[in-house]
Amino acid sequence: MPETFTNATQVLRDFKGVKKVSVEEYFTSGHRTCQGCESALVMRLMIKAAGPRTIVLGATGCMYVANTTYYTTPWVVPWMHTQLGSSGSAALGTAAGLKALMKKGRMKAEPINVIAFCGDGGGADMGLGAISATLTHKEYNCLILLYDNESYANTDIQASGSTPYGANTTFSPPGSVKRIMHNRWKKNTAGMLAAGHPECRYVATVDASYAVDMMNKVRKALSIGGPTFIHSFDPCPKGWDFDPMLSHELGELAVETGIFPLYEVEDGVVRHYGKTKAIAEGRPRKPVREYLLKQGRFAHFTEEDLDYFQAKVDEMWEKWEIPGVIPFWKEKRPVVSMP
Ligand SMILES: Cc1ncc(C[n+]2csc(CCOP(=O)(O)OP(=O)(O)O)c2C)c(N)n1
Ligand code: SF4
Ligand SMILES: [Mg+2]
Repeated sequence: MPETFTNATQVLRDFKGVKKVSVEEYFTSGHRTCQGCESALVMRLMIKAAGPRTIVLGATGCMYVANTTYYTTPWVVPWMHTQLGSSGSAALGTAAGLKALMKKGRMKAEPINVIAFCGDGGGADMGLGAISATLTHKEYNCLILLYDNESYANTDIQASGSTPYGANTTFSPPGSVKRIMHNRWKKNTAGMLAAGHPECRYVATVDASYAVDMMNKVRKALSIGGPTFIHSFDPCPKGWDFDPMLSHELGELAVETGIFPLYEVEDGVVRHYGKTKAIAEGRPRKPVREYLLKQGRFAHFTEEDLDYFQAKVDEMWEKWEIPGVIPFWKEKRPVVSMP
């Protein structure tokens, strides 16, 4: 084995403020995402944070289809498509392949980032098992980034396990007889993966409305080594039915209302950060209606529906053992009935 191989990761230090962010772009023009698509911004920031010595793997979904249309691509770094449910396997296989080639001296031994992204359908639902398996293989360095636009968007906005309660999707259109067709509460993917994989060194949630924070979480995940996971919250103008100019504002409101908490779990230690930290320390949350009523997918909500949604978010902050992160209760849990 060549002595030069160490399995080291790149050391990517925090960008200290927006003026220190790299001006190089590795996800450029040539894609066909919708106007105001936050997931496209996530791709751009993710690779800006990771830098040029990175391989990106992308599961089927909007960020595959709209980004690789017939001989065009905005990716400047090496990029490969992988099957809808296999971001975990693709990340692990690529990291293992690189490691084997470097160990055998078949390629230069140097730290190369491996990032596999997936949507909520591909990651929180279909590919969850493969992601889970990958997070147990601590000898391989790879990051899985789940971009959550809260539906199977690419195939026309079907409900996923990540779709919020009550949302209008093509699988759950509200009707005059039954108003709420999607009555499942959103899956807690990041909390589940953090709690269930004690040897995974880093799990974080991010939101591109807080872009520098988001990039620094990507840099930390890649530097820390082993398999890591990031869950990104991505407003989707088409699927959520809002004016594209509101993407950034909705990203902020999701955090300010407490609906999407920003936190990281590093070597088992939980840290809330940004506005979420202030909320965890007692700052009042904005009412969820300020977020929900800006989106057409909740236009059918009555006061009763808004109250139910608010009560469920209040529980996250007032009743959970680790507020906003893990849904284990401090006391015996009463049942909140749906409208
Ligand atoms: C195994 C498999 N089943 C179904 C499809 C069809 N399909 C392509 S993209 C997609 C939606 C994926 O949703 P998500 O992962 O959330 O990504 P998004 O489209 O929202 O970006 C589906 C169902 C597929 N490509 N492969
Ligand atoms: S449907 Fe949503 S996620 Fe897909 S390209 Fe359009 S805005 Fe982006
Ligand atoms: Mg999706």
